[in-house]
Amino acid sequence: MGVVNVTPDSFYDGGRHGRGEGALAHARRLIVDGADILDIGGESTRPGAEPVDEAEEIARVVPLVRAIRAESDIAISVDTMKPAVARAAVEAGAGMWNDVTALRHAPQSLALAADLGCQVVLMHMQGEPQTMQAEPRYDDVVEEVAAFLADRAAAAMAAGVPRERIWLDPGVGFGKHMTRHNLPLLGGLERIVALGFPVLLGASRKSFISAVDGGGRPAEARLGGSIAAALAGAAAGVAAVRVHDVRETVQALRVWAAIAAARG
Ligand code: HH2
Repeated sequence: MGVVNVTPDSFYDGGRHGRGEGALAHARRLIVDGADILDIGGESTRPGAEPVDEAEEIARVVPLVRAIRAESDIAISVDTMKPAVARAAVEAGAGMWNDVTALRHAPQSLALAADLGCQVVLMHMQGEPQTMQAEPRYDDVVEEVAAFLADRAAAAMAAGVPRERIWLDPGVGFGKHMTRHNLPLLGGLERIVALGFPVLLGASRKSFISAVDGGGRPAEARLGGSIAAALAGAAAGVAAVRVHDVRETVQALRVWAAIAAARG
């Protein structure tokens, strides 16, 4: 899954690709590079990011979804917590709603996800984006994330979302201490995969990579760690990795898979 942010303030690619032609050119590039899904986001979830109003988020996301759909049948995901944005994006051609709040942001989210008939990604987050990194706490991060995701999947199914449309995501970096929580979670992905849903992993260029690599590495200098995390995800059986660097990640996954196949 390749990330296409149409935001001025995302932690890595904010403002990098612009909105109109620039964002479309980036989407085209990710398709050529081997993405199977494009994840389009119009609001940053990084701690301290400015909230975006619904109309503005729709204006950022929908024209791009429509433009991609007009020229490609690639799977399109919309990264939003707002039901109105998800609805508009699905009407424009998206087939997946990626919600970092696991359909908890609005009371109508669960029912809408069932109505839209799209895939849904339910992600774990402790707290709210604005404050989630202040003081995250867990007794057993893997078990708590697994229990939360099982509970949200049950809520989605009770609301009418068929089991086969549900994906789960452990939410690396969302209300997790850089190393004390993110690393055990990445080491315990099999437990999340064992819940029986496809798992999406988003570790690309996140700050835990810098913490492991001596600190002070900006997002631009975290590609190697991002690929290491993607390979750890693949080894644990995740179904997709959400990444900024599609070409490099596809190459790493292909080589890793080829070596695994050669081992027999
Ligand atoms: N991470 C980000 C955003 N959306 N969605 C899922 N399902 N999983 C993730 O790990 C995830 C996500 C953060 O990355 P990015 O979109 O690059 O940054 P920002 O939120 O600043 O736009």
